[in-house]
Amino acid sequence: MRGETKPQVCVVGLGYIGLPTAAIIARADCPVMGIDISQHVVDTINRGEIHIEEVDLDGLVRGVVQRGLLRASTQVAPADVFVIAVPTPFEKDGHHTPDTSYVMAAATEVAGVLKKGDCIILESTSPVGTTEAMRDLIAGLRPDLKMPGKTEETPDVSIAYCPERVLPGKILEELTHNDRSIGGITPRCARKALAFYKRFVRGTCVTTDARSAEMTKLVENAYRDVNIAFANELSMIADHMGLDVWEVIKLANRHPRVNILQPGPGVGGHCIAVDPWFIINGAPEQSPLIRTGRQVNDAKMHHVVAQAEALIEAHPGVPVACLGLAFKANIDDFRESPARFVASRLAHRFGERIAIVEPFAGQLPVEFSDTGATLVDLDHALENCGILIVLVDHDIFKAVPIEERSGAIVYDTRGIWPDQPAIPQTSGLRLAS
Ligand code: SAJ
Repeated sequence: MRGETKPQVCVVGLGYIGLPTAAIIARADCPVMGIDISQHVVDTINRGEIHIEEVDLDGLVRGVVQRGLLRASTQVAPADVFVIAVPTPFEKDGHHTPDTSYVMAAATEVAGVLKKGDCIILESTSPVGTTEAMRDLIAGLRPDLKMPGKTEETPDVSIAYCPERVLPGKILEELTHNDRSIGGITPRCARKALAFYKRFVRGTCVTTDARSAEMTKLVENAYRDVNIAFANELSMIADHMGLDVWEVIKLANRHPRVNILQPGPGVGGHCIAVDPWFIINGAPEQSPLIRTGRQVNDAKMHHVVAQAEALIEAHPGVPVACLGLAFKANIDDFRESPARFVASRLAHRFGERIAIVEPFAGQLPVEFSDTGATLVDLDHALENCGILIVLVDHDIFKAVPIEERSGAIVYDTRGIWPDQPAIPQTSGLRLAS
């Protein structure tokens, strides 16, 4: 619209979601102030640089910082639209209880600068009811403002929940093109938030209520977790029966209504391995399938450790390479990574026999200190290690030709080398997954 005033936006939390979101909003010509508690993150962004690895993000951030559209600060500043994208981890109680304290801390900061007409949007994956709890917190801090759902009159501010759905490695593309659910505390709040997302989202934006939007996000990730659990359970059944799980899945998926996902060393990342617990926590008696899916995926990590240990013990003295630490292919994110879990267990047990290949790591994570395990490059591993344990399906691993690995004993937890000769039966192991 000609002459239209762009809203000033404040994005709280400049992590894997917040920073790309801030940059995309800025690209739509809205001035953005990004907020992070880390001075290092703030300084990095203000130099036009980035602190995370994500396809094309460096160029985008550089461009919007140079154009003066994105600035970072540790202090929340007044704005027209506030987007909260902070972590929602577990409490440290060992019961997978969601910890919404970062959301509430961000909301408290926002409350301090809030004015009539502002819109607050929560993007953090959150238990059902969090957006309303956030509204109640702000209502307590700002009794001068009429809150949505708390007044018969037109409220002074709008509050909505709008989860992200982006896949690491494709964040910028998916932020722009994925459909979005926009859940308002009231329909008016949803309409206000919709108008904002329309500025930079090309996918369809569907409005709903805040609780449904919160649950939708959790359901999406629980759905994927349960489906991966099915594949992982199949892989453990196949190991028991001496079957090649990849072959079975490939054949079954030829059925027009069957689409089994891929087994791996377990499920990692900070979303799929976490979010299902938010549902279980909210309805423990009603969620046995979702709970079991989580347990199966966690059990797969221990299954892989046991299989790898048996293989290594069956070949005394043979050097071992673990390929990959990331939680999935082609990213530098090692959080909640099953590959990292397996590799560190093997490093603690077998010490200097273990070499780790991880092209996205500059050094080994802290739990590898004092184990004797070393970080090596792929060539070194292929030339020196008689046992290769594939834990991540990075493209660089997939590209290793058969000639460079045919002499090795391979435990391929990702099924990236279908042409690899089977492990000799003398090892007593059946490693189909
Ligand atoms: N995995 C398998 N087998 C598969 C697919 C995945 O073992 O067939 C493993 C991966 O190796 C990884 C884990 O699952 O360890 C999760 O990877 P992912 O690619 O399935 O998902 P994330 O965690 O990168 O992103 C998910 C996505 N959610 C869904 O696909 C429903 C993404 O769209 C969400 O935005 C993201 O969670 C999030 O932020 O919640």
